[in-house]
Amino acid sequence: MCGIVGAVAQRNITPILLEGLKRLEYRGYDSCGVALHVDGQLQRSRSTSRVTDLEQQIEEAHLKGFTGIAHTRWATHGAPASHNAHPHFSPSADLARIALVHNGIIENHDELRAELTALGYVFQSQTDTEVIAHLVDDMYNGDLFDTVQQAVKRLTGAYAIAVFHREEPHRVVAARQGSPLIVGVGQGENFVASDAMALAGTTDQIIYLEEGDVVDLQLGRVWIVDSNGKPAQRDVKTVQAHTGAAELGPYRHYMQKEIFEQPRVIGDTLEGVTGIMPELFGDGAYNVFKQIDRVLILACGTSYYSGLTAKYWIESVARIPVNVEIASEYRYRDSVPHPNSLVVTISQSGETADTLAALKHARSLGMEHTLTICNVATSAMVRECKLAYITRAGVEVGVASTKAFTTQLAGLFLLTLALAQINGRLTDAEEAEHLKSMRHLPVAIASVLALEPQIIAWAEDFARKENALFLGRGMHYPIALEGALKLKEISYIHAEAYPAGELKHGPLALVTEEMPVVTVAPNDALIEKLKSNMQEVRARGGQLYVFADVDSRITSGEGVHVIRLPEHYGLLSPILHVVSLQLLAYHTAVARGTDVDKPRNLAKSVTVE
Ligand code: HGA
Repeated sequence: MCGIVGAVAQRNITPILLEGLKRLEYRGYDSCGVALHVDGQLQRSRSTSRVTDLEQQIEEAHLKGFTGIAHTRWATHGAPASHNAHPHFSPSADLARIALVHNGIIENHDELRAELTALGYVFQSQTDTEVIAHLVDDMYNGDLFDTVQQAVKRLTGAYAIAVFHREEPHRVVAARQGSPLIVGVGQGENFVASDAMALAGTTDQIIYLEEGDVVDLQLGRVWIVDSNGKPAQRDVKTVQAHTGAAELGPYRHYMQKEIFEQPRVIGDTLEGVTGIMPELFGDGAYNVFKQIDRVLILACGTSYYSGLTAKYWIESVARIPVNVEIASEYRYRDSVPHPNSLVVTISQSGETADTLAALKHARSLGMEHTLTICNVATSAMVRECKLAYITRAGVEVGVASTKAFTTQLAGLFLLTLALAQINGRLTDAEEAEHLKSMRHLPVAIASVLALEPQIIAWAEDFARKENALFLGRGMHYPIALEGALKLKEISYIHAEAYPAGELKHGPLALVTEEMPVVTVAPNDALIEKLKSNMQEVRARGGQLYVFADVDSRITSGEGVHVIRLPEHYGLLSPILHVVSLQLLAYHTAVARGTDVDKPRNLAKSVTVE
């Protein structure tokens, strides 16, 4: 999603701004831009292509400056076109006094647009962002910091903004409400960014701004006020942000690399887990787990499916009722709160706007026991929750999540066992057995990865299809959902997933000889039921593509294609089966020639509502 980088320095900052944008590129964007203070004027360069294209434009124009802001945009309001790309100028491109970048959504933009148009402002874009630029220009009182504090009071919605003024050449003012923003403190120079990663290599001294903060960045000064305009002391933390997106190595795409990293990152995530204990989730977890009698999981997209899988685990192993809610629905739903709930948020980035808002909503309803399963230790989600389990998937570059999902599942399985233990439902022998299975996961995943050549052969067939059905039962139903989502996201094939028993209640009408039906068929208690559902498909001519495992007793034949996973993995089987579906989606997308790591219309780290 959108990225912001800004700087005030005594050296040319274009390399810092461009490097920052490159570090944020993997999140997905549709246009990018830079604005600089150059010899008393504001200069800008924007592109609907890649950051490298922007870099070339800047080089050709010999653009250099000591103060500036930069942005990668993922359009929410207005098409991904260069006139909508940030930075936005006010009052106009020719008379630019204000340059501004924004992440988020301004909900009262229509009202403000009408007001500013009546004042004579002529809008150059369809974005909600441009209203902020004109608002700041209109309200400007000679002091940008003071003006921004007043201007943000007029905004409804979510924003992280960075802005500078032609008449104040050594100053950038930034503010946040509902979208992440950090300050990088340098020596005689200061920076702002939407993520500490953007400043890796420039400074590791990071301040995490809080909701409602407005910050004044000058050469030797960082001054922050809170939402009430009171001076705010914020800690400066030393953050070892990753120094950039990982190397691709021998892989064709980051997604492929990340699929193949799963044995290692699952091992990393479980490293140091020598026994099951509540403290794996943070200090005080024992007391929290003792007080709760139900679990509420809040998440979006792929993380939602890891939550659905956890429901099967927690209810059957720990015997605690679990409700899994799509965060964007929950935050606006009139739900019945249970104060004794453990509220579990799941998010790769820890900045997912919907999940953060759902967490705040749950808290506002009196649910104070909060835990997050998250891949970024410094994220807002980790800061906002009492307890946390940090997965160690490393930087995930591919927009379609793979290793973040399986490491979330590993964390959620540990949570299941910890809750079972507290509930008196985990004997020492069972604990030892589960730990042994978890430690074997890296080897077991590697044996699924070895099936890649067979999956590639299937992908050739899939690449010619426009629709697919995915079936699973029990805890593999969420895995079927995740498999369908992966295929949709990167190959653009329309895919739906159903619990196999639901087929006859509707979706069977879709089954013809043209319909591939992917079936997740582990050898578990539901295998015989699943085989009946498969017969229902075959009887209508549907083509079955079955991921079975040892002893499933499903054999290839007319219209039935079988790939057999080498082991049956009991409760942890979803973690293995999803890997085969990730590979199927990946190779189908490759065969269709799509932009696998940056699928159309999608972005990583969904920081807008
Ligand atoms: N609403 C703004 C910014 C969008 C955004 O933050 N995306 O991640 C726009 O559409 O330009």
